Amino acid sequence: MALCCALCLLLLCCQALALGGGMLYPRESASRELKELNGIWSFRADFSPQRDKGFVQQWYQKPLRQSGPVIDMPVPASFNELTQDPNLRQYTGWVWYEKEVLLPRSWLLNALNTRVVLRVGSAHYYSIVWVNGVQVTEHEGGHLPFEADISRIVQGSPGALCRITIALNNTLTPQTLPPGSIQFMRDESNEDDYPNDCNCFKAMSDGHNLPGLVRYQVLVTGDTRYSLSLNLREKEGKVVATGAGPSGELKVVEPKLWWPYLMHENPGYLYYLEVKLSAQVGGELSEDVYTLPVGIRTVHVTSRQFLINGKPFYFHGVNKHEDADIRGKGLDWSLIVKDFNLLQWLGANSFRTSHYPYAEEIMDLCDAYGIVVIDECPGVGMKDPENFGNKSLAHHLVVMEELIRRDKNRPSVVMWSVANEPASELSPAAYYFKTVIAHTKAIDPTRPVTFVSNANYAHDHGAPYVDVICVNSYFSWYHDAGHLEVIQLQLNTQFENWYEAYQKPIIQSEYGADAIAGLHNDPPLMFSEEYQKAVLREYHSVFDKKRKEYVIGELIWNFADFMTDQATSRVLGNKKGIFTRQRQPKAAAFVLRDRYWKLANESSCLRPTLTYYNL
Ligand code: GCB
Repeated sequence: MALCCALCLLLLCCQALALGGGMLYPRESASRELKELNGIWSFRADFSPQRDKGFVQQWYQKPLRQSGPVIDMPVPASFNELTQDPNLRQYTGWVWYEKEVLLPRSWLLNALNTRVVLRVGSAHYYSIVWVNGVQVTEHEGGHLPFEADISRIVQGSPGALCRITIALNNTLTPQTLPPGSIQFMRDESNEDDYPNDCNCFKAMSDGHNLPGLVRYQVLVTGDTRYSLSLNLREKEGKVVATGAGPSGELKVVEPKLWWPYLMHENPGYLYYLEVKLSAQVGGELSEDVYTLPVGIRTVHVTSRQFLINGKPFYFHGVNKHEDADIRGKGLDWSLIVKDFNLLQWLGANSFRTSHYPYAEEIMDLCDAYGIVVIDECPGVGMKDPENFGNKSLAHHLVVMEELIRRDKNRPSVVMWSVANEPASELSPAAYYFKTVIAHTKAIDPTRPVTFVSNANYAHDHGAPYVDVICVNSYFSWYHDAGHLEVIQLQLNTQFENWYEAYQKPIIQSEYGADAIAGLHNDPPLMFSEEYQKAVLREYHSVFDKKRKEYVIGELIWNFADFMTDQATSRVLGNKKGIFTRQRQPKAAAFVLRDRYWKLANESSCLRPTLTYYNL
């Protein structure tokens, strides 16, 4: 069950010279300027019965305030979380955002061959974008960036004021990713029922290369008469390898490898690949510079191990959500830094981006701190046969392309997850996952691919195609509620069944129990902090046996409590966090912290670092 009806926008305006057309994260350089558009936007939800008033009246043609009342809405944030209006919290349909932006005069002079690109970091779910009343792009799918070259519009306008209007629809259908449906609560009979590119760089060193060999490919749109030069710099700026031309190999002598947190005394080592493009434009030399952080590392999967730089890696980490009080989903630097501090405190070396791609700013810190990521697309809630049809499949392939285009250069990303808990025992799932996984591997042959299953091992039609088996189970919670004594037996059987059937390494990708912070009961009863601790301990005793064989990781559900749709099993959201939604530890956090540091101690030689953090 994922958070739904959430919206988040991260907007950036990026000016670049000749190089462009791709989806590179906007970074400032000598040739690129950036204007962040975050802050207060004007907002209106279209409450008309068909949600079509905005289109009929063409709200994008003039300032939004002129077609009716507007309210202030922060970006990035989830509009559902912020007002006292219950109708807005439940709202499904088109909402309208608008911001008027003043652009610097130099951006408007097209004599300088300046490109002005409008980029949306994430907008959930379907967006149509206008600039000064002219439609510039539309995009399907949340969480992933899209952009539009708006040079001609802003450079042709008389003033420097640029009005950006975005109509956004959060409606989910059986063919969207995630899929969804709208239920109209009109049943009077049942009293128990309540409302309820320049695709740009690839710089990686895969297992078939010697570490230290960075293969790159730069795609340039526009004129073909240009020259490209590349410098690979180490942290302090010293050039360690150079290249020229749109593709090639950079050889780094004695490379400093990218290592996960707690696996090396200097985790997350990044080089900086500086790409310089020069071209003659209108008789003048034009230059564009872009610098991409890159890491050098390898990833390999065997039938029992997950190897990073040739060494066995054990995932001891968490599942997260982009969620917090007040803001809901949406980039929040204080929250991000707090979460990374908590991950480090916990001794967590990894997380899964359950159940959608996370903000690029979060991924940047994973690269820099050495936090290993299983990068998941929004394939969550695929429970009905109609979620496996051709339309869904075609869209799923596009989403994987967009995700890989965005995150392919990140050393922290070691595996793609194409879905969470789909109904993979349905027969159409076989062709569906075979196709999605083959497509993912064709675009990125350097990383393993998985999806997260809670299906019966014997009937899982997707499992034959994955590299690593990821299994979720909630013994003594959703099954045999309250019976802690079943956990060891059932978990042991779970692992043995899956391994025997597929001979692939296994990650326990979710396990856990809800606990209301401050609720105590001994002996442990469900929803108490003691029960959550007890569930964890029972699971851990089986992990400890099986990690000597083929279990390669354990990811707790969940890092922190998070908001959900209303349901009888939810108490103001999901309470399986080991931290509260306000990021305070429950008793289980200390159990996990003890364990993760012990695991890190066992597998590394990093005693000095560990002493600092030890309990
Ligand atoms: C699951 C889902 C996750 C839910 C969790 C729960 O299996 O993958 O999205 O939040 O269970 O707590 O119900």
